[in-house]
Amino acid sequence: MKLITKTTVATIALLSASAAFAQLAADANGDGVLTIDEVQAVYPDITAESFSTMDLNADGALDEAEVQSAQEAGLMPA
Ligand SMILES: [Ca+2]
Ligand SMILES: [Ca+2]
Repeated sequence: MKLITKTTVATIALLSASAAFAQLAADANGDGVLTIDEVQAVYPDITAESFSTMDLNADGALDEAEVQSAQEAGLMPA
């Protein structure tokens, strides 16, 4: 029963995960921004070119606002 309960809790957590949670999951080193390596680890289809398009301030990393814009523009899966 304990195992079933844990699995149920984990499933509920996954189902209620927000876009922000997905971003954190991609943030492998936990610094709050996504590098192209971190993005491609989760979304292999995203190219350097589309990463540059998403990197609005061209600092080489995607912050929360840039990720949100990319998702709203359909450049990154939400
Ligand atoms: Ca990071
Ligand atoms: Ca940026």
